[in-house]
Amino acid sequence: MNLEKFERYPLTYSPTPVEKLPRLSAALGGRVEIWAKREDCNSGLALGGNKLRKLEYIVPDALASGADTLVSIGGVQSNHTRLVAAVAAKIGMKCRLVQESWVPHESAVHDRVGNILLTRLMGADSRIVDDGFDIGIRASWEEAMESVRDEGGIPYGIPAGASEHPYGGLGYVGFAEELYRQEAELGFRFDYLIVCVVTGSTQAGMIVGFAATGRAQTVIGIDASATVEKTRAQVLRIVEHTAELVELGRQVVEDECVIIPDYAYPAYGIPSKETSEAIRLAARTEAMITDPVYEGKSMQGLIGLVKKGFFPAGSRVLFVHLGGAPALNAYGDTYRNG
Ligand code: 5PA
Repeated sequence: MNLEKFERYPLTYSPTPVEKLPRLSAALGGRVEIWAKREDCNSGLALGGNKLRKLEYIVPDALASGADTLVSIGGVQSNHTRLVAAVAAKIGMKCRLVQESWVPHESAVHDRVGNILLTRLMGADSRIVDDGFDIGIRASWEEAMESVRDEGGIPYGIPAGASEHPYGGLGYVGFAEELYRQEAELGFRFDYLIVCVVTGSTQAGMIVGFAATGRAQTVIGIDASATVEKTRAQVLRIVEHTAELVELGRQVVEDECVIIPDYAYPAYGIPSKETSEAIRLAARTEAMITDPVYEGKSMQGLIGLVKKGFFPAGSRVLFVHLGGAPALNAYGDTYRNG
């Protein structure tokens, strides 16, 4: 495998911390040891998160392209667009964002707080449109590219979650190598990893990274899109393409891409009662803050799988925390009583 041939523009602290979660493990019966890898604490840029690892491999291409404006897309409370805005500010480019109405919201402040607040503070030109949730390439994104050109700018496009970008999967290939080194220090290997999946390139990168040592199947994706077949197809496509890019030297088979659809209900961006219970439990046992859109769902998945005996007794399970806490601000009504 050859990841080194790709240029990387550092945006993150590395390695990210790995820590034991003893009170959460005990609260879940103590049969399984739960740990976390804190991708949510991976950078000083705009509160960090998984998107920065992906953007590290995209920035060199953006700089080389001669563009002056990064263009991207997400929901109103997108973490991804927050971090594209952060990167644009950091490298001195302009930023044009399309923020779609991915989540039907009751809250009067959802377009004023959290991610979109930070995005605006960093100077991005953020435009809210009515289109609903979809992880693919969108007409509104192409229109945003066009609008930058019309104004005489040179756009550089980054699709939703950076996932359909040709280099979108590279960021999380290196995650595997980083964890191997941490495991060598700890003196054991994790039996399973839990990771939230929506647009797919986080898990896809990990699958390629771990496939080199036959561990891809231990990466358990918890779907939060509630359109799991689209997400699964996108993960498989990114895996295939990224494996070729880094010269993995073999095809990754479908069985190596594990995605569990059971916890995304009732819809993308809407927490179930169980999602909210999971968010409270992680907060009350470990002060680990998870959000109702992404990490609360993967935390719910972790808890659900422990409860149903999915992990053999004595397993060490690593919850990969990908960030996303700023969106909680848009759910102030839901959590007004804790
Ligand atoms: C996101 C994504 P992937 O999209 O790479 O599958 O990652 C899922 C994910 N956790 C998990 C957090 C905190 C995330 O932000 N967020 C998107 C966004 O627009 O923010 C791409 C959907």
